[in-house]
Amino acid sequence: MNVLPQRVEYIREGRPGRGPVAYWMSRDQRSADNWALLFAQETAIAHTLPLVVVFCLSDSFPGATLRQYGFMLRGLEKVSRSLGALSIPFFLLPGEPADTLPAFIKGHDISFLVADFDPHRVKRQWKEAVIRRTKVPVYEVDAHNIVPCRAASDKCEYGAHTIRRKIRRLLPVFLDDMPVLQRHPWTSELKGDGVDAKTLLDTLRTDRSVEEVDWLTPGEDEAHIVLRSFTEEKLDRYETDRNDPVKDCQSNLSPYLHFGQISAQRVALEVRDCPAPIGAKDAFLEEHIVRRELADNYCLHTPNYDRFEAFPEWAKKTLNDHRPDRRPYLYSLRELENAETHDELWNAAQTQMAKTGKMHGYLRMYWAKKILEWTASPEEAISAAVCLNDRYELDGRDPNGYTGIAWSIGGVHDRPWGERNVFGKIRYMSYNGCASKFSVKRYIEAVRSGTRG
Ligand code: FAD
Ligand code: FO1
Repeated sequence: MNVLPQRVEYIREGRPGRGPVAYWMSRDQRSADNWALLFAQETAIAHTLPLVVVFCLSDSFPGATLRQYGFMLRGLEKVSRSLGALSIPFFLLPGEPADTLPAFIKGHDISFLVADFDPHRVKRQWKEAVIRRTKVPVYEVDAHNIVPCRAASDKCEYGAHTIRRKIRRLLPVFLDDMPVLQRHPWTSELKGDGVDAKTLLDTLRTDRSVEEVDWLTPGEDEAHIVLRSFTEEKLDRYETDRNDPVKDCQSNLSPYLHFGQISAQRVALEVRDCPAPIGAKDAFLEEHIVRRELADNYCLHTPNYDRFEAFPEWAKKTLNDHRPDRRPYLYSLRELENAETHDELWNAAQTQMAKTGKMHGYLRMYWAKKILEWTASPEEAISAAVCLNDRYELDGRDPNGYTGIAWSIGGVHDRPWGERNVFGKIRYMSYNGCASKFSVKRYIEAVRSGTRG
């Protein structure tokens, strides 16, 4: 077995069918470096069975618009082709998984179902609904994290400093190279569906008011090109420049990581083995491994991860104490969405997200914290931040986002700071604080001129 047993959860015993093994692709939408797909292939080979991949296309994924469906479906079109070339038929089932997948499993007498790990609330509901309606054995494989989320920790971690030592201890076990997906030796008469992204997008019932972006091309190959250009041209400046939105030193990998079009493990291996300075590599791997896996840990162990109730006790108390505080400004969701506040920096960050689908990481903290300051309650702030983040960010609808918002507004994974109006002891960020770190004027100009901020 190439797939470490610690990556695999045996979700439900059952009665195997006599047909192919099916990998229900969802979070990890790629053919290479995909532990769930590799495990499905190993299971199929061990039982001399064909292998198929199935993707359920829901047109109502919360917060998703034409922008994100475009990025996803154009990536899936390429995945279906690369799988077909390996005698692994790809099936795309339009509709809700509970309505389509059980019939597919029954119709093809699927022997084993392999799903990928995802702590997103909607994805857990999908999985539960499908498992209730089938009888086959079901496995879940964490193909998204380097140290599998369930192996890293069995509880909600207090912060980066607590999960970091657990991840560091386990990295030598998990951060290893990944086997290559083979041409599948056992085939059947099943041919699979060709994915025509354009036709699917033309007919998809989704919010078409948020347009696709063209500065980033979706797909596995393009993700590797972006990774290569990051390690060669930006990584050496990452430690010093990553928080300067004018220097544009981030990797731009998050949309690819969100849709699973590239393996986080592959990114970590390439960064670890490239010739950049060790300080820069460590700074990137801290975000890419520790912060990202901390977000999955938070969402896995905190079902209400996007609600006030999930905040730490100290944070809830201080925010409650300051509910009566007069807000210096109050903006509606519409005014925030249209970047119609008094703050030119915040407006530029909102505009960058709305126009390009990717706000600079440093400004996401400032952006969310100002929403706490300018709305009537923390609950309204969370709702507005999640709504806008999921609607416009290419990498939205992701544990990283819910955790980033919970950190900014609710002090999750943070500590109490000096008490002040509205925020209480939640860490505060100010315009002047930003201006002391980078040229606000140049950032605003870069966003206005449409260059990547
Ligand atoms: P890089 O700096 O190149 O980082 C590389 C990778 O490391 C990222 O792709 C991401 O996977 C991981 N990473 C970096 N910073 C963080 C972080 N703070 N938390 C978790 N993982 C991190 N990230 C999303 O993927 N989707 C979101 O919707 C999202 N919303 C956010 C909202 C707020 C309010 C905050 C404070 C942060 C949010 N983040 C989100 C985290 C972070 O800002 C983005 O992951 C990062 O800016 C993505 O750009 P990049 O890949 O170019 O970053
Ligand atoms: N996953 C699916 O299995 N089917 C979908 O139709 C689907 C749509 C979708 C749209 C936008 C988006 O950001 C994510 C979407 N996902 C879908 C889920 C995605 O694959 C990720 O698993 C989660 O968003 C991350 O936890």
